[in-house]
Amino acid sequence: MNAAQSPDFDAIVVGAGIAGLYQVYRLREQGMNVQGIEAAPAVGGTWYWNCYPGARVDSQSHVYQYWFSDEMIEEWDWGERFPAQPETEAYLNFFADKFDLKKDFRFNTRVTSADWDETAHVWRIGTDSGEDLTAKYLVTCAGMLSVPKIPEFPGSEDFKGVIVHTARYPREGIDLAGKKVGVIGCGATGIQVIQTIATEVGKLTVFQRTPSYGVAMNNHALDDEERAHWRAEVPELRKRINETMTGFAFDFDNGSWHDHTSEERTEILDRLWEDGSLAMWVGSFPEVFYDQDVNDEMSDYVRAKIRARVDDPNVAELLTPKDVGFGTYRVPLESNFYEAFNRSNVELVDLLEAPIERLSEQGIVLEGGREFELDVIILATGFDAGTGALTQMNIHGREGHALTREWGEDIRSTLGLQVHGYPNLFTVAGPLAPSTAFCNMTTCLQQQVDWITECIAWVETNGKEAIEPTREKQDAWVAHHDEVTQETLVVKTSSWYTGANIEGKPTSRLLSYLGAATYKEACDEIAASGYEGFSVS
Ligand code: NA7
Repeated sequence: MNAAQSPDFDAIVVGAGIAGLYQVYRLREQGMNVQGIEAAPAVGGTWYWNCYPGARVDSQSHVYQYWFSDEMIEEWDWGERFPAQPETEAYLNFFADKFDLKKDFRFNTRVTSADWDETAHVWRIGTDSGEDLTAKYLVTCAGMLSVPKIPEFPGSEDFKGVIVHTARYPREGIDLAGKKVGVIGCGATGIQVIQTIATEVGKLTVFQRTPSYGVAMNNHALDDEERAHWRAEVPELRKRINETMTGFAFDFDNGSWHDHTSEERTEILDRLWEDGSLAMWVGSFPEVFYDQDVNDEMSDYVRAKIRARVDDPNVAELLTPKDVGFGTYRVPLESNFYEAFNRSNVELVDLLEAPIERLSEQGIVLEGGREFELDVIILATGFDAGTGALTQMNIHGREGHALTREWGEDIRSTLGLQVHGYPNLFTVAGPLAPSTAFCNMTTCLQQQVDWITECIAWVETNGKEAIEPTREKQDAWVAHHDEVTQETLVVKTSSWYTGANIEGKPTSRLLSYLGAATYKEACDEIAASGYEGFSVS
């Protein structure tokens, strides 16, 4: 293509999950010629890939949805308070079908390169099907948890059984009945797998390094009455989710921890515990993130809940987090996870005592030589979060900017939405924004897609070619991010929240704790100012 030719598309959107589908819808609604590209054979994103046993949303269905269409809200009946993966995947298919979005996607296609053409002012997108596509705008909606972390255990090739990562679980399932199954990892995913398969398998061996602070999920089927209740709440919910710290309908509504007597605090915590949602964490007291003493007390409260549910005191101790604070890494919701360890067919193995040394033909061998015979190994070992999908995409901006190299050294972004040096690239759920995971995802993803849509409309209306943040604007955002993050207790815990789960990844910048509402204000202010701090050509 030379400078005089039009690009193939106005915009290319990568990913057909919650964000990608909505982004294609919004840009198409604006009259743009949009092409979606999706590595999977179908829509769903996270909810396509994560079809492991027990996969479920930790957000209530009444906030885990699209808000732009009253018709959709009327027509879709959520079945549960916390929907399981098949229901969420079906919801995304319902959205895609209702607005005929699938025809705008190339499925089974992975973006392998993206190069900014400085002469033609377009992105050149290479795919694994050998295509070379051009577009004025590139919007990545490739997921903040889409690149599985697969540990390289020595001897993996020797193992004669089945080994699978949860995010690549076969769609047709695996027959686990009566089998000897090992699960590695006790984060949000491992917990869901373990509690689901414990009753089905012959023998379940759980390999745990760091225990989680599981909060008991209060899930139930919704009936027409409850659905009607939530539908009536929609006008309020639409507003409310954009006013809270984490995009849920609840916030730190209990005031300060220090405003209450000890009895009152216990009452509040008991009430939150009964609610069985993430309100126990991001709807409790703000000090849980900032004040070590408060965090210690809240940690003790949850530790006591865990210990009370596990029969064997030694196992209970292993399952109880000790030197990390409640809420300083992802709090998972669970259903009978702790009770699974009271079953005679479930064994907990403490990898802190002896780590995995290698895989053998039969199973897993720990340092010191203890061997576990297994038919199936399920890796619930997490993801290269926030940056993984983007650093694998081989993105090159103007004048030699290479995202993989730059983010390999230091993760920098403006609002998590644009990166200096990469004109017309928009990164939904990119690092340094609440949408990197510290948010009810549907809230933050829709907010970002809406912002991008308006930004692109503004560039077009003003007859411009390209937009990108200035270096100064980006430096200011990064500095602000660092300031907010360093004040939290989150930096004290090594987890995927800090990037510490991936060897060699810079660990200071990933999730933003600015709060979804404050973040939205910052985004809106920039738009209202005519994109001050952005260079527009
Ligand atoms: P997480 O939260 O990163 O959990 C991964 C777990 O796997 C965690 O317990 C890790 O222990 C463990 N792990 C990772 N690598 C190893 C090795 N090599 N050996 C032993 N154990 C290991 O991922 P999830 O998929 O559970 O959750 C990710 C998000 O998806 C979740 O928060 C939701 O938002 C959806 P470690 O902590 O490193 O000691």
